[in-house]
Amino acid sequence: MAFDPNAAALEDSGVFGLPFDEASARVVLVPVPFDATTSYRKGAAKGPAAILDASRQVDLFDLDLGRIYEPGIFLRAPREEVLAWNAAATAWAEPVIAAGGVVEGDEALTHALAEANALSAKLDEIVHADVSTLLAAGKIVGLVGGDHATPFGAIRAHAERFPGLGVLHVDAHADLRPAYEGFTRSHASIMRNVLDEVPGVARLVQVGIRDFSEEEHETITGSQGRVVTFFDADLRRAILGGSSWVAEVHQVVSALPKQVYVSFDIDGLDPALCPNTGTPVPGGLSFHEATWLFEAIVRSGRTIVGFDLNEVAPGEDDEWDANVGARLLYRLIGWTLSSQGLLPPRR
Ligand SMILES: [Mn+2]
Repeated sequence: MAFDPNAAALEDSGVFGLPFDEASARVVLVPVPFDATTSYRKGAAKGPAAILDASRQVDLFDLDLGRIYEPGIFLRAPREEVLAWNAAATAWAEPVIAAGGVVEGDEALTHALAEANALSAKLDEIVHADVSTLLAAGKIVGLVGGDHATPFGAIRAHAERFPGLGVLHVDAHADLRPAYEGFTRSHASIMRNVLDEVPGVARLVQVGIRDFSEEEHETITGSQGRVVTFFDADLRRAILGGSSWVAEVHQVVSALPKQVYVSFDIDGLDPALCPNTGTPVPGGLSFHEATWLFEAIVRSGRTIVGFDLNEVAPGEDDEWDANVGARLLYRLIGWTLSSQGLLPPRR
């Protein structure tokens, strides 16, 4: 049956109900169903499958961008080894999390932590290799997590290809901990690891941040401008005092270099939009505030070179989080394509 963008998606169709294969798609989505070090509430590993399901309900025509799907979007199947590593690392991590990350003097726990960390390092390597290969083939790459540890290799691959890169980090959390519960590749450490290990990232610009430690705050203030954080409380105070989201986002975008990678933790949004995510925090962005952020990057003449969407966790019998995630992903893809001149301007 021929593809009809106005009709309901066929059951065995690809992401967003589209007919593309990897060769014919300009945008390749890499799923990383891994959440081994998530301590509070698991489920992000189920994100890619839930987003795939929910994506078939997304209407393909966009008021601002038109036919976002036309350059082609393809979601890969998850790697078997990633599924196996997630199961193994989750089992190793469990007793460590139960001990609050205190493993000193306990041989079994020390071993378990080392095994979990080793599997996380392997994950970073395979993601880096996959994304590097796709970028070299001229693809636009989006990673679909998984928890917020999963995109490290993707950010590294983009920074190697686009040195001087800016990372726009939307999140409730600063993710700047040197390690969390002993896990060196934790979802709570990803941006610290980026700062320490990815020199090609010139600047980290954070939006929506409202949950962080004093040590993380010192990392920001001591970063000599490499980290620019727009705390959620400051943004809201400015808007309550008469400023607007448009004016505030102008400041955010002005802090970014010309080439931008977007790392989007769904918990950066209002938790009403992601009630089942691992660590929800009150406050945060509305859906339209988030998409305006993407649009403002593009309207400023900057280029979105790649992105990830992480921490989308479906609830039991509740596809709401994935529904929001799929729609956010579609618009993130759209603005990325638009910034690269791959969608004709509509208005
Ligand atoms: Mn995060």
